[in-house]
Amino acid sequence: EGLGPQEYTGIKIKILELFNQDAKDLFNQHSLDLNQKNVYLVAATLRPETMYGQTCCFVSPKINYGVFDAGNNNYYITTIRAFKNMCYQKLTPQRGNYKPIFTISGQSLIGSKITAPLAINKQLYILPMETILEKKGTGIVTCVPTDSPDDYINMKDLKNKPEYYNIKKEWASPELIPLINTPKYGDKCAEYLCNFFKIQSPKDSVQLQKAKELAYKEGFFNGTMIIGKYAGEKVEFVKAKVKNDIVESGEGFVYYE
Ligand code: A2H
Repeated sequence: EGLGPQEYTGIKIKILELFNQDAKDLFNQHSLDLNQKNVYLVAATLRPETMYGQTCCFVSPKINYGVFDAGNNNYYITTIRAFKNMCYQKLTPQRGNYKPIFTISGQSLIGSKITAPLAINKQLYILPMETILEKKGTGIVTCVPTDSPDDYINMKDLKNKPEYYNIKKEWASPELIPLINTPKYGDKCAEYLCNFFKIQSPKDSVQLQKAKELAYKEGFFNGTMIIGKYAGEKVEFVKAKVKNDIVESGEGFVYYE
């Protein structure tokens, strides 16, 4: 990690329908009707150009998230720490105000139906990721299993052990859509590298770190988009364009930490 501030793209992932009864009760108590108000999970990403391939959104079952008024009938779910950061970057209604309307456990958000900007798969689910760090980004990670080794291996684990995670297998079974072709690792770079390093579980952090570095370098410097508006162009040049598209459409914003 560098010395300067890290730039993230915050991706607004809309909640369509809650699954868990505790979550439904909490939303009701606070008059947060999903038919009338836009409630978004905000995922922090370094790879906006991969958003076409989102297959779910991960929360940590161990984190308590804040639900915040973001103005204009919009509500954000993030860690309190992240919303505090945003409030000093003119991304929220009031500087210095980062008090949540209420807090909600990641656990009770699991199974909710969502829709994510640019995603080819239209209806996705919120799923658990135990390795999410509370002190990084928004504490919410959008899942792109073709290009992120962490996402690939977590998704695979969820699919293999739905009973253990207390989820429905179908939630973790969306189609994998190739987005980026790389000369070295093909068009599902994360799968290739997880196999190459024999990564078995989301907890294989040493091997995952190696896979992530290679995936990032190869994808960024040698990758070519094979989907979306910029198909045929080099990832190196597409990244900023997709980021700007997301910001201009209001489906996300840039923030620093
Ligand atoms: B990235 P950095 Cl396709 N805990 O987005 C764990 N991981 C987190 C996180 C948290 N609290 N917040 C964000 N992240 C993930 C896409 C992606 C990402 C791809 C490939 C690699 C990749 C889709 N997931 O990250 O430590 C988010 O996943 C490789 C590291 O600040 C975010 O970008 O560098 C990245 O890690 C931020 O990690």
